[in-house]
Amino acid sequence: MTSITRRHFVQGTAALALGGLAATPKRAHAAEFTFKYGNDIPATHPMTVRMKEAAAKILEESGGRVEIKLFPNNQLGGDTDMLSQLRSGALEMFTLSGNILSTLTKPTSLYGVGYAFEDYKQVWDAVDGEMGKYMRGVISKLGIHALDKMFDNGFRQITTGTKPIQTPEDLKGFKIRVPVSPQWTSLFKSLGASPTSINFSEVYSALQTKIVDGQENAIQLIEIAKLYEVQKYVSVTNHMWDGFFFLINGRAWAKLPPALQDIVAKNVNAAAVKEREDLAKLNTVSEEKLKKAGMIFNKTDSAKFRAVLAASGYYKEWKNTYGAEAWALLEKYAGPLG
Ligand code: X2X
Repeated sequence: MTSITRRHFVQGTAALALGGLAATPKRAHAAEFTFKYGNDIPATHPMTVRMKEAAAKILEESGGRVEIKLFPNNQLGGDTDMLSQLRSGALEMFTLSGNILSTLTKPTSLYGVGYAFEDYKQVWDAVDGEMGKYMRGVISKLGIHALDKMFDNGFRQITTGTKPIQTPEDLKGFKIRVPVSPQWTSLFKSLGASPTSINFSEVYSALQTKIVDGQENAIQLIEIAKLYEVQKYVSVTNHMWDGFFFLINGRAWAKLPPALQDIVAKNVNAAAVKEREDLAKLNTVSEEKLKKAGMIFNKTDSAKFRAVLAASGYYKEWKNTYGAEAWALLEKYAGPLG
């Protein structure tokens, strides 16, 4: 292939990856490395949008050698399925909440401790700093490579179809969906609720059929996933910040020559940074859209919820589980807990 035809080839496939072409031209050559990337959020979420752009750049900068195919919105199955696929190598790339990854090894949910972080400054200092490095080290022992930058999944708020959550008492026995994660289940049990683990792929229908009465997520995703169609109240609790690790099957990663690893890492990390900015900008927009769709917002006093958690022994239990070293890292960024 001459350099000119290669450029045309690359432009053509980049446009394809962006969904810009109606017809699929026959590719002259398959890419040397073709990776599937799966996630659990819609194609319109900034994480998918930025990953689409990153995939196009990676194809171009690698001279057509690395192609990443996107499978957003649980097309490959729910998070639990995709995690198995990632481990077996059937799926090479996957963005997953560290809280869910913690079904394999607890310390990846360290950042998910309830009411730990107060704002984004604390969050990014922690996960871009020493605490993030610690968690990525834990992930590498699973034979999974985690790239440096986490994508933002936002501070989480509780939605319900029945009543606003004003105080911890309102959570007593409340049937709430949580992701499949020991940290999430423990958090809501400790708050007195009755949590059920359900993958995000099933959340809309679980709310619609009233298997659960509520769920919790960041308002950007509540809006993008149209949960306002099946929920009425948004109680602003900010009970947890969540993010996605960009995970790569270790064997697939090891097969990539270092120069190509650099191209992938550079572009995906840049996509994460842009996605964080996108989500920040979306925050007020999503709130307005949800209000327009008829959702009713209320504020809560986080000190009251924190006090219930402390009294239940939640912080003590997790300090024991994670161990002193990890807990010290968390408190370094979040301040004293418990
Ligand atoms: O499952 C969820 O609620 C989601 C989409 O926020 C996560 O991936 C943790």
